[in-house]
Amino acid sequence: MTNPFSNPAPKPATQDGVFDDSERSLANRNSGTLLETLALDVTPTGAHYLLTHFDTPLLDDSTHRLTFQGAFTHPFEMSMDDIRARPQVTLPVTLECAGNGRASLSPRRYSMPWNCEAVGTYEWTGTLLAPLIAQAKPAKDVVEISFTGVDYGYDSGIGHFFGRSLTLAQLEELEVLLVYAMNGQPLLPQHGAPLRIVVPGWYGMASVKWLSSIEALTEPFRGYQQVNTYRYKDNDQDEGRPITEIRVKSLMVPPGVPDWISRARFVEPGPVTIGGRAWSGAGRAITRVEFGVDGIWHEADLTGRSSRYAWTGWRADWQAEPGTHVLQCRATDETGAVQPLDPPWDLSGFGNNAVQTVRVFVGD
Ligand SMILES: Nc1nc2c(c(=O)[nH]1)N[C@H]1C(S)=C(S)[C@@H](COP(=O)(O)O)O[C@H]1N2
Ligand SMILES: [Mo]
Repeated sequence: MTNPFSNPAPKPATQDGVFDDSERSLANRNSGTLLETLALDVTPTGAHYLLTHFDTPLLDDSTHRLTFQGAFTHPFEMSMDDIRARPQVTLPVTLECAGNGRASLSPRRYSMPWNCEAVGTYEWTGTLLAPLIAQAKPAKDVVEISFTGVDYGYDSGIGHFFGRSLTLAQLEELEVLLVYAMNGQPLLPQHGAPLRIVVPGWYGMASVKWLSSIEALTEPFRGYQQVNTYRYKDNDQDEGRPITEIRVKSLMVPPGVPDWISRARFVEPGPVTIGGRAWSGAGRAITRVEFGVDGIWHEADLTGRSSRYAWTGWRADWQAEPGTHVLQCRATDETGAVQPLDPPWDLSGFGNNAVQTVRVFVGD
């Protein structure tokens, strides 16, 4: 058996035309998590994925203010020092972009072409939001609270600040954090400095970065990022269903060594330990991970999670025989939800939690 890496098939011929400029610039601005860091419970600082729609605001910690406004009975304003003086909480939370996995759906929407790398786990430090909302006292007729960042831009001709909302009922269930630090250091600018929220158990779009205002609303929020996108849709006529909790999913650390361009994997024959992380939304525990070799599934061992909202480690032993193999992983959560083999259809490629497939060549 010849090693295809030392005697490779020719690279695809140089082709006419360039990648589409919009897809290229999105891909360059929004980096993915390095899959090799799936070996760790906490993603190293700087290796976590990024998704920013507009430009990264560069804000001054010493002058930044958070306002509680709108239909609050006791509206107020806080400085960053006020926020840091509140009781401090540190919580590892797995964030995943709702568009993660979009690249394997066809036809495709012009958007960030994620393969599978838009997921990561930082230890977020901040303070619980709920007591501050209680202090501001929503008026009797309040139905939702909106969260708005200072980043402004256009989507489909509509100019808007990035903003999202949660209903009062959702806020009661979710342990939303007002976050000013990550992995023991101040938030990096690209992750929302000086202040963001983290909504544990939900896809990433809810975790508004560069947060400047929290508004109590007596009507449902109509912001672009709430109503014009982040909805599961079958087709263009479908009014859609809002995207909320993360779906059950798992990934593996790419085994062996890669080929630079194709990212194909080369593994030495013999015993190999395969591992990775598995997660689900809303604090749901992972109860099972299966490791697939050429379509045959084996039980993997679970190595635990560092918080209710953080991914769970898994590992499996594999006797690598010479040849090419297809490796897969498939997680099940405590509700019995299991990853599908094929991507669930969505018009914008949202919520793709299909099993990951990694092709490896085993040889000397
Ligand atoms: N203000 C603001 N908040 C935002 C976004 C944004 O573009 N602007 N992107 C959202 C999306 S879609 C995701 S997936 C997460 C990504 O967080 P990260 O870049 O810190 O990983 O931030 C969310 N919060
Ligand atoms: Mo996202």
